[in-house]
Amino acid sequence: MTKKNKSPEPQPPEKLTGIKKSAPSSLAGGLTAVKSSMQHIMNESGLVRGTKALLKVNQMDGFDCPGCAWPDPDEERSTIEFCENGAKAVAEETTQKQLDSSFFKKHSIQELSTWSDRDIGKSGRMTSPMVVFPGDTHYSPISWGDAFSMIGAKLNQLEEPDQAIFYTSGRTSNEAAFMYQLFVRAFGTNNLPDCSNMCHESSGVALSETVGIGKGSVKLEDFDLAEVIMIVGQNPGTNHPRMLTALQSAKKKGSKIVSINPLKEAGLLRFKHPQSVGDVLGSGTTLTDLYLQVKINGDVPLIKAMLKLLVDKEKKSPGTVFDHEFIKDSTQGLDALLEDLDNHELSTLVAASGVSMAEIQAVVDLIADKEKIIICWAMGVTQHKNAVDNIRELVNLLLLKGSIGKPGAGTCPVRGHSNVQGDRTMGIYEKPSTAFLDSIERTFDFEPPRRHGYDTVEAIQAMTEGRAKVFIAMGGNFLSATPDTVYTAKGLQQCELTVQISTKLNRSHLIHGKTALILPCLGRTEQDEQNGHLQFVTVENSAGVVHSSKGSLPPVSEHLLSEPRIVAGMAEATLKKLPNINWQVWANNYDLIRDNIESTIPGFESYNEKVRRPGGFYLPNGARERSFATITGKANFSINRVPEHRLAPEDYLMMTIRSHDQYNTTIYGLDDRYRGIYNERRIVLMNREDMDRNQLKEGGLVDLHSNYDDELRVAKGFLVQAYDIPRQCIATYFPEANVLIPVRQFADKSQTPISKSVLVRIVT
Ligand SMILES: Nc1nc2c(c(=O)[nH]1)N[C@H]1C(S)=C(S)[C@@H](COP(=O)(O)OP(=O)(O)OC[C@H]3O[C@@H](n4cnc5c(=O)[nH]c(N)nc54)[C@H](O)[C@@H]3O)O[C@H]1N2
Ligand SMILES: Nc1nc2c(c(=O)[nH]1)N[C@H]1C(S)=C(S)[C@@H](COP(=O)(O)OP(=O)(O)OC[C@H]3O[C@@H](n4cnc5c(=O)[nH]c(N)nc54)[C@H](O)[C@@H]3O)O[C@H]1N2
Ligand SMILES: [Mo]
Repeated sequence: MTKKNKSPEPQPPEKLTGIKKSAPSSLAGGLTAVKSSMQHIMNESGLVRGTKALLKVNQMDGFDCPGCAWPDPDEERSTIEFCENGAKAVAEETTQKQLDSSFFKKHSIQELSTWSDRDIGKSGRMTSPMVVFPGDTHYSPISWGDAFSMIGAKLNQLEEPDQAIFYTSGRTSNEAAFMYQLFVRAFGTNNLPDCSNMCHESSGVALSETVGIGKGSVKLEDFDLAEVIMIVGQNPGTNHPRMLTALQSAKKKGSKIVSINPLKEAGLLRFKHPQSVGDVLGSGTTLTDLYLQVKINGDVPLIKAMLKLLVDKEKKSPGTVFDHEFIKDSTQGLDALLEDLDNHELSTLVAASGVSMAEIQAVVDLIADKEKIIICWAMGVTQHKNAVDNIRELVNLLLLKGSIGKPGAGTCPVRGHSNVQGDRTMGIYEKPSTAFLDSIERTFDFEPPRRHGYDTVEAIQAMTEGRAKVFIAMGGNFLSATPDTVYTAKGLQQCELTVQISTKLNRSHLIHGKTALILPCLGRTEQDEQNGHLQFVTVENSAGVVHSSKGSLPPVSEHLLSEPRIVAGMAEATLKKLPNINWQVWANNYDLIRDNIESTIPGFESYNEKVRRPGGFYLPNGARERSFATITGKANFSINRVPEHRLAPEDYLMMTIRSHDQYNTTIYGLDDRYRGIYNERRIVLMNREDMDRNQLKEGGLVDLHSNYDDELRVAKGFLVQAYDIPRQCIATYFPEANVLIPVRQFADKSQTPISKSVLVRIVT
């Protein structure tokens, strides 16, 4: 092999593909969605393999859709329980293209890094373990045995276990996640960062403080019972399309929907169910009744204004707005909240929200006499400096109305990755509770480490500063998903060993440690046969339902191992024997892993039996029962500051969002159909008046600069696109703009990077 000359590119190429436009859509679903799903399936998986897979998505005896964590109906399911974007996720995994060693022989790592993210992802499924040694320019094949020995040897050479980092993305099954965290803790560290750190961590922190459980409280059936559903900072038409079915059904039963979002997202406006003939022929269902186009990060002032107006109404007709009985019996802190609200000027709050007084008043009039309110939220709320406050403020509203712990009401943080919630339940967490560690100690008879580990931003810093030397990733695309791409790249490249357990090739394989391994694993859709028996795995959805997932397609290659088998291989090669754990025996029969989960984690009694029931079972959820496991033993009102953004005329707040054709860092295509943007991802959505003010033309080429901590960060080559977005707010796509997000700017308490409010300047 030749010597390295150029280093690989950490960012997607700055090349433009050429923007094509249409008017943004005001309707989601319909036949176009069906057409789009089928196109992706035909191109990647082929008709037979693709259809076979699709008919098993989210069925009782099928596999859990790798798309999102939206819950499935408990009782009746239709034969089609997937959406357009679920179909794209399935197509991506079931592709017939395979990456064998000849591919890696042909293309150097440096060359691959100049490809677009889409082309890297579309190259096919990984089929056998690959390695790069120091100085190599290409990946070459390695046997599974040698790969595991290398990992074991390197981990055991470290001065201390905390020099290794073990990341998890949220697609990993409960079984693999439980084994993985056990291996990591037996090795001696809690360095278990995960994608949740960048996602709903803020929800976990805020909900634990206020209602005593870091998960949502509503079930799918609650949507049909709700009087009002508020959807804050979420784009379900693209990211949780099956949620639109629940919203449509709720609307038909009389619910009202309030959307709070800087953008008028098509999926929140109107929906045609693609599988309903009546819908497809008709005009569909209007979803949102009141749409508040809040400024980026204007949610706290907005909700505070609503709270103030509700207080006024309650004062005028006492007992008609607040749920006094619930407040008295089950909450704490109302007086302090009321006092704080008095200190805020209504007009200042309204101005900071960017929404008109009349629109806010309309929402207040709608909810004042309602008791059953659900609030849904996602990344528009969780990825700001004050993200935890954002969520606590939403909880204040629910608590005043007694809208939690009863049918048709409650909290609904809509999770992203299909098992991100389950992975946390299994102990993928850098700050495990004492109770959890005690339970590990009791069950497995070893002392797990007690000191907290690194979360995602701490892990990046530890690698870059040389405190961490081995990085292992159970799925995901750490380089492209994290902030500060160039800084993160440096950290990964300084590691002595990086290991990626993956289904598909991504940029994290190309920006690697001195020695690097890719370990290819089975995907959700594939049959998982161990020791002659077909296995199933289990996952937990956004509503806390644990259920089975069983792949049905033959694996793309005979060399793939399952995630539990890969953990077993790493553990066996690394750890001296632990008397109570036989890793390979567990990997032979997943029932044994589940028996051990049952012995360790509350709520999993009779796991193997209950998870075999159609639809699975609900985990216990205190908030749902109005039993609030907080420090005070009650649900807590909270006082939240209004964030201040003193924007100079040339400053903008930038949110980095998902297009319709991507799954996080996996780029399915170059279109963002609902927003009317085609064939280009390097775009910046701007208010027309801001463009005029800056003499920027539609399609004009600009660079984006951010300046934090005395460091200039530059993202080059974006096309300006006029869009209906509040003044001084702009939007770009993730991951192209991640290079602008500083690693040291994150949410207070949850340390989630500020991906939705980055201060930037537009430079021509
Ligand atoms: N097809 C598809 N499905 C997915 C994913 C995917 O990439 N593709 N990703 C999965 C994952 S991991 C996750 S976490 C979820 C993400 O699901 P979402 O949270 O829906 O994803 P984002 O594109 O980040 O959208 C954020 C939304 O918040 C709005 N927003 C931004 N800033 C603010 C703000 O300050 N206030 C308010 N009120 N709104 C704001 C944006 O306009 C946008 O509509 O989706 C999951 N499902
Ligand atoms: N700027 C900005 N940054 C963000 C966000 C944002 O909104 N803006 N969102 C953040 C959020 S919410 C999240 S969740 C993170 C996502 O961060 P990650 O979860 O790390 O990223 P993904 O892009 O979902 O990971 C995709 C890769 O996972 C691998 N994969 C897919 N299926 C499987 C499987 O079954 N097993 C294994 N082992 N591997 C598999 C494939 O190799 C694929 O390339 O990104 C975060 N980063
Ligand atoms: Mo996420």
